Amino acid sequence: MNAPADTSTQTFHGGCPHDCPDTCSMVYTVKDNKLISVTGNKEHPMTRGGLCVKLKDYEKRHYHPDRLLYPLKRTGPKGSKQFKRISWQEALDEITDKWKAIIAADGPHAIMPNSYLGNQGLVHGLNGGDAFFNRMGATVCERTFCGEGSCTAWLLTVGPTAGVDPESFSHAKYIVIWACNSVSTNLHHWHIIHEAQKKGAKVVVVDSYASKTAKEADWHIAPKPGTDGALAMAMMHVIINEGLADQDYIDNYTVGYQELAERAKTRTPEWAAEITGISADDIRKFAREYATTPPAVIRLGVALERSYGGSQAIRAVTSLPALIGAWRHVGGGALQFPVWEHPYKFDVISRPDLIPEGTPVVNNLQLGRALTGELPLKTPIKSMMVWNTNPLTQAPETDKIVKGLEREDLFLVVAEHFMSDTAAYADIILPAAMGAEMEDMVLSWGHLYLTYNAKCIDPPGEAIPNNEIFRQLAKRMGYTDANFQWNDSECLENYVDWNSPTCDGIDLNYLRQHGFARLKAFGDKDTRARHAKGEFPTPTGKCHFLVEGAKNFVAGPFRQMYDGFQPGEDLDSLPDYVPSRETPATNPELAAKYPLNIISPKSHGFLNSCYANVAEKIKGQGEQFVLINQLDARARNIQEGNVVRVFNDRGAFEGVAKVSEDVNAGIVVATLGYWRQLNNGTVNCISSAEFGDMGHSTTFSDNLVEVALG
Ligand SMILES: Nc1nc2c(c(=O)[nH]1)N[C@H]1C(S)=C(S)[C@@H](COP(=O)(O)OP(=O)(O)OC[C@H]3O[C@@H](n4cnc5c(=O)[nH]c(N)nc54)[C@H](O)[C@@H]3O)O[C@H]1N2
Ligand SMILES: Nc1nc2c(c(=O)[nH]1)N[C@H]1C(S)=C(S)[C@@H](COP(=O)(O)OP(=O)(O)OC[C@H]3O[C@@H](n4cnc5c(=O)[nH]c(N)nc54)[C@H](O)[C@@H]3O)O[C@H]1N2
Ligand code: SF4
Ligand SMILES: [Mo]
Repeated sequence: MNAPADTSTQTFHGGCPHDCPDTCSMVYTVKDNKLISVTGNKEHPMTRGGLCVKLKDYEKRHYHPDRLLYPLKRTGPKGSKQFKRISWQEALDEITDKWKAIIAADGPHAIMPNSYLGNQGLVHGLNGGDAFFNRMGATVCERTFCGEGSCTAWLLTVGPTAGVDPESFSHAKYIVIWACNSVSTNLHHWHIIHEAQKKGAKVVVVDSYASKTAKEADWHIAPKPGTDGALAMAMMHVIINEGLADQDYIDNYTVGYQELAERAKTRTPEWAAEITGISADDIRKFAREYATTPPAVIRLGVALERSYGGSQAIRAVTSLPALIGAWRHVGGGALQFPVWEHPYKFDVISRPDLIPEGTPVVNNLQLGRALTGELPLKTPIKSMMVWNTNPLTQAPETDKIVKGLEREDLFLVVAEHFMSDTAAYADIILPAAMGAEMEDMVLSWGHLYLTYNAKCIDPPGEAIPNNEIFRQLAKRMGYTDANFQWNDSECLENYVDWNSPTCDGIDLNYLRQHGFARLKAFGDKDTRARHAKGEFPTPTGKCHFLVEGAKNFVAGPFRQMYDGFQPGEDLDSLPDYVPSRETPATNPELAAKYPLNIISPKSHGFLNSCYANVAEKIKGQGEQFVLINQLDARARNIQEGNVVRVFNDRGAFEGVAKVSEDVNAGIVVATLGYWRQLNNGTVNCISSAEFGDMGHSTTFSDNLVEVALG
C-alpha cells in the first residue's frame, strides 16, 4: 500500500465499478472505517490520477442521505414509495417462500432475473445472480442494452480481437471518432487522442450533432442518425475508385474483396450525400484523407449501432482499415471493445450449463411487452428480481414497463443503492453494498488492464454485497453447488484464467499489491501492430468483408449467461447501408405525424441513471433539455428556455428547449439518465423496443417524435 500522509489514515486500491469503458484505477483513503476520499491512481497509464465529474467525490455517494440502508417491504400501492423496514431474515424468507410457491404452481419459467452492468465487477456485477437463476431454471433474460449488435458485426468481420490498443492512438496521424462522445463517455481515452492531436494528428468526429467531442475536433462530420452505413460505403467507393486501396494487404489478409468492390460501385458519394446530408465533396475529401494519412485509426462508439441498420454500418466501418491496410501501422486500425482480450471465465461466472433445455428467453429491451402480455409467453412472468439495472429509466417503451410493474400479481424484488424509478415499484427492496465496501475485480471494455478493488470499509446500515445476497438466497433455495459457497476471494480465484499467457506473472496477490496490471499477451503499445500480418481471430485468420452463409446471433463479451451464439435469420453476406425504420425518408407516413428524429446520448454529468438524483450532479449537468434547431423551433413557436413536450404514439416527456445550431434541422437531442420520478417523463417514454438488424441491438437513434410547447 502507499505510505499514508497521515498515519491514522490508510489507502487501498480501488476500481471504478460503473458501466464505463475507462474502468479507472482509484485510491481509497480510509480513516476509522470511514471513506474520506477517492482519487484517481496516478500510476495508471490511462487513469492518470484523475476521475470524471461523476466520481470525483465518490466517497459522498457512499454516505448519501438517500442511500438505502435496510431491507424494505411495500406497504402502499405499487409505485407509491410507501415501505416499512423489515429484517434480512424476513426479507429473504418472504422472497424464497414466494418463489417456492410460484415454482410449485407455475414452474420456474414464471420467474425472471433482470440485471445489467450497473456494477461491472466480476463478483458483484457479472456473477451470482445469473448462476443462481440458471440453477433455478428461470426464464433467461437476454440483455442487449449496449454493444451487442456492434459485437456481432465486429465478430463477423475481424473476430474477437481488441483491434488497436487504445494507448497506441498516440502514434496515429488520422483519428476518426465515429459516434462516440469521448470527452464525456471515454474521458481517459480522450487524453491520449488529445495529445496525438497536439502533436499534429487530425481528429475527425462523425456525430449526428455537435457533441462536446465534436467541438474539440479538427473536422466534425454530421450524418443524419442511422445513415453511417451509407457514408462508410461511399468511402469504400472512393477508396477503390481512386486506387487508394492497399491491394497487397487485401490480397493477403482479407476475404471477399471482389464482391465488396462490386457492391461499392453504385454506392457513390452522390448517392450517400442524399441519404446522409453530407456533401459529396466532403465524403470524397474524408475518404482521401483517411486513406492517405497513416497511421489512420477509427474509434467506434456504441451509439453507432442504435438504429435499424446500425450493425451493418459497423461492418462497413470495420472493413475500412483492411481496405487501406491501416492495420499495418502501430496505432492504425480500429478499436471497438478491448474486453475481448480479457481472460475471464464467463462460463464459470454465469454457469450457462445450468440452463435447462427449452428455457424461454425474454429480452430486456422488451420488458414492457413481456410484462403486459404483448409478447406471447407460454408462462407469464409472476416474479422478477432486478439488480444492477434500472429498466424504468433506461429501457424503451417505459409506459408499458410501468403498466407491467403495476400488476398486482407481479412480485418484484429490487436490490439497489437508491430508491430508483424501478425500486419504487418493488414489493421487497434489498439494500446493496457499494464500491469500497466489497472486494472485486472490475472488467474494462475500454483498456487492456486488469483492475482490482479492495474492500476497505464496512457497508453502512444493513447493506450487503450482491454476491452475499445471492449466497443467502441460494442457501434458502437449497442450491448447494460449490460456486454458491465461494466467498468473494474464492470467486476471483475461479473467475479469471490465471494460467492464460496474458496473466503471466500476475495473480490475485499481485493485483492486491499493485491495484492493476496490463494484460501481458497484448504486447507493447509503442511497437505492436496487432494485425500487420492479418492474424485475425476469424475462422480463416483474415478480415472478412464477405461472410459466406452469415447468420444473425446475439454476442457480447460480458453477457454469456446462455448460449447466445445460436444462429438466427440469414444476414447479407456483405456490409451495406440499411435504412432506419423511423425517418422522414424511410417512413413518410409516420413522419407526417412525427417529423423529427430524436437521439438520446449519454449525459456528461450522469452515468446512465446513476447520479441523476443527486442535487449537485443535477446542478452540474443542468435540467433535461431538448436541443432543437432554429428552423424547427421557429416553425413551432418555440423559444430558448420554453418548456416543451416531446411525444409520439409510445409516450411523452418534457424538457427545456435549447435552440441551437449545434443540431441540424430535422433532429432533436435529449440526453439520457433523468429520473422519471423527478421529471415529467423520460426520453425512454418515446423510444422503441424494436431490435436493430443484428444482435437484438437497441434502436435508440431510430425514433420519430414531434415537439410542441409544453
Ligand atoms: N434512450 C436511451 N436509452 C438507453 C441508452 C441510450 O443511449 N439512450 N443507453 C443504453 C445503454 S448503452 C446502457 S449500458 C443502459 C444502462 O442501463 P442500466 O444498466 O439500467 O443503467 P443504470 O441507470 O446505471 O442502472 C444501474 C442501476 O444499478 C444500481 N447499482 C449500481 N451498483 C450496484 C450494486 O453493486 N448492486 C446493486 N444491487 N445495484 C447497483 C444503480 O444504483 C442503478 O440504479 O441504458 C441503455 N438505455
Ligand atoms: N458521462 C457519461 N459517460 C458514460 C455513460 C454515461 O451515461 N455518462 N455511459 C457509459 C455507457 S453505458 C456507454 S455504452 C458509453 C457510450 O458512449 P458513447 O458511444 O460515446 O455514447 P453516446 O454518448 O450515447 O453517443 C455518442 C455520440 O453518438 C452520437 N450519435 C447517436 N446516434 C448516432 C448515429 O446514428 N450516427 C452518428 N454518427 N452519431 C450518432 C450522439 O450524438 C453522441 O454524441 O458511455 C459510457 N460512459
Ligand atoms: S465513471 Fe468512468 S471515467 Fe468516471 S471514474 Fe468511473 S471509470 Fe473513470
Ligand atoms: Mo452502455
